[in-house]
Amino acid sequence: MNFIIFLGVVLVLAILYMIFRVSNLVSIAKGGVVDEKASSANKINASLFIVFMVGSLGWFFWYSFAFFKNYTLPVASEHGKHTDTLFWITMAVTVVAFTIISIIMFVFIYQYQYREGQKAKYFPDNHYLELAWTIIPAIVLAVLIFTGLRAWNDITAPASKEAEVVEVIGQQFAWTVRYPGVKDKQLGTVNYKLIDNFGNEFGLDLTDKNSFDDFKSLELHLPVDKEILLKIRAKDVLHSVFLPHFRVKMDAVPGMPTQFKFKATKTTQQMRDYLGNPNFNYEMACTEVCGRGHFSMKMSVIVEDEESYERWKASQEAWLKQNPGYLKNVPNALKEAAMIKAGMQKDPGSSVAEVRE
Ligand SMILES: [Cu+2]
Repeated sequence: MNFIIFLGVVLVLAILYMIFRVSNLVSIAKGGVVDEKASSANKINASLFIVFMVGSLGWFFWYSFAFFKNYTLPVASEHGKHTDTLFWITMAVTVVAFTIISIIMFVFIYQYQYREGQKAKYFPDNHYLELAWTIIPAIVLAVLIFTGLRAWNDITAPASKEAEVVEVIGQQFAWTVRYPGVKDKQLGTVNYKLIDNFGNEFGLDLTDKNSFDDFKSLELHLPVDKEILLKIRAKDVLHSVFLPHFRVKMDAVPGMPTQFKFKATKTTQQMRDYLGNPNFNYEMACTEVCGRGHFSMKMSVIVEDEESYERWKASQEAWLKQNPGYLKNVPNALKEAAMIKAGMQKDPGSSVAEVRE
């Protein structure tokens, strides 16, 4: 069906082209000669191209410099400095090429406008010119691509064992964050088939003992100067994790977990002092248009020193403690361990110790 529609469109275009050709030929056959004299409109149009070039290039450079602060955020991550450098090198190369090509195109339009008696020069080819405009862009592009690829490989490489693992889940229209918990420091297994409407928004598999102390957070807390591994997934459509100050940007794809490894270099307080803005907060946004509520996918990000980060983690309640109804999904043999790990019941071992003291 699609092919037939496509064929129809092509045929209609072909017919229109034929009609245009025929009417052109008819007018020539009738003796109506194509305008021989260059009209004054020719010159005006050529001059307008120059006005357009000066105006739009002027505008482009003016807003790029005048609003520089509005679109460049201070960087607060280790790899961010490197990707920023790559970004500005790419920007410099493309802006120089863009400016030169734009000027040449518009000046040529002006220079080679129709003039009576002027004949176009026949210029078959020039090997040096062709070699130059093939080899130079090829080298520049290869350098840009390979340095970018190296940065990419570094970001997506496996994290070290000491890395702080945090799971970020995108859904229409909110982020959910899961921490591995302070007791085992391991994220529990999840299975999308276990996601339900009553509370198991992660699809937490409670037969895995690592899941007992996992906790959910409504803010993204991160330690400073420590490797962080974001494990990213999506529950419905494509989302994209965006932490602009850390130069972190990674798609959240349903059915395909992604990750991003980075190190924050400035705490929230340090950034507040740096910006002179006591109300500043880092934020995580969604940068993939994911539906009507896309704009509202915002989460506060708090970067703190390791000590207060650990204190915050220890103060959080396990998901299982907040959703005790799910204890029934824990295998009987693990129930007691689960309750201890989730902080629902005191560790009998430790209470004995307390009594002894
Ligand atoms: Cu989204």
